[in-house]
Amino acid sequence: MHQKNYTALKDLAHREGMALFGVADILPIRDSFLLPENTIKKFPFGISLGFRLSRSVLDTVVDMPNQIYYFHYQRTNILLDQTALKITAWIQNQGFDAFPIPASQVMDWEKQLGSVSHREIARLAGHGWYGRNNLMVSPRYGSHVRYVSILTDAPLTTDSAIPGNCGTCRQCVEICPASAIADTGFDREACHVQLKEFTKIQRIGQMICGVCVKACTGTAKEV
Ligand code: B12
Repeated sequence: MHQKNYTALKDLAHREGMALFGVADILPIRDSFLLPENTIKKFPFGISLGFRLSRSVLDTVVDMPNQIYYFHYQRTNILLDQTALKITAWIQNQGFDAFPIPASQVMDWEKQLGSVSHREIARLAGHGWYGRNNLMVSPRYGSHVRYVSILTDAPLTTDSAIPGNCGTCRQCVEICPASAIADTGFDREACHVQLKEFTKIQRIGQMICGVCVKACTGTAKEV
């Protein structure tokens, strides 16, 4: 049953255009969720889906976000949210419960927090590691991936975090327009200030950047 559900959901995710599918045991991180207690305790698993961004769209990002990237970012969020709904529908049709977490919803504006960390669920689902750029790095696709998560109680096989790190790669370090990336750590505040500045670019108005996303390519070019 666990493996059968896993395979059916993985097939569904791939049919909907997702590049990455995995299941995380979320018990160790449930305390960090900004959700009602009763909701949190229902769900032992987190399904993590990843959509691979278009390399050619990212190529248009040079040193700041642009309209092309902005639309791609928005449409990717919509696809991620819709796919999370389809996964939710499938799970509920099997008689189990599911709770889709929006791709890009902020719950606590002051602290800039979503209700759950898609990155942490992605990491526990085996999709990659935290890179120097503070993003999830997939060995195959680098940071060219946006994620969404679905909490569930459906019986599922779980994946495990994979070991890995950026090694000697520093592609994102020099290129960051905020100089927020260093070997000593990631400067969230500098990134945040720069992204606020970028919102003043005409007809973007959203805190996006894309420069360190583009820089981190993974190995997909060679395969
Ligand atoms: C609010 C938010 C922002 C805010 C603040 C970010 C922040 N505080 O980190 C702002 C507007 C600044 C922002 C900027 C960006 N964001 Co943003 N953001 C979010 C959002 C909605 C919530 C983040 C959140 O709740 N953080 C709370 C903390 C607790 O979770 P966390 O940030 O994942 O923190 C964990 C990591 O920091 C981790 N960690 C970090 N480094 C290390 C190192 C080690 C060794 C370990 C063990 C752990 C660790 O530990 C924390 C606890 O679990 C998420 C979506 C989501 N719900 O996850 C997207 C999200 C994180 N953003 C994303 C992206 C891509 C961006 C931007 C590139 C913008 C863009 N699209 O162009 C920039 C880049 C910033 C950067 N390089 O870090 C993606 C990341 C995808 C990826 N491949 O990793 C996400 C997951 C959205 C998505 N659906 O894919 N973002």
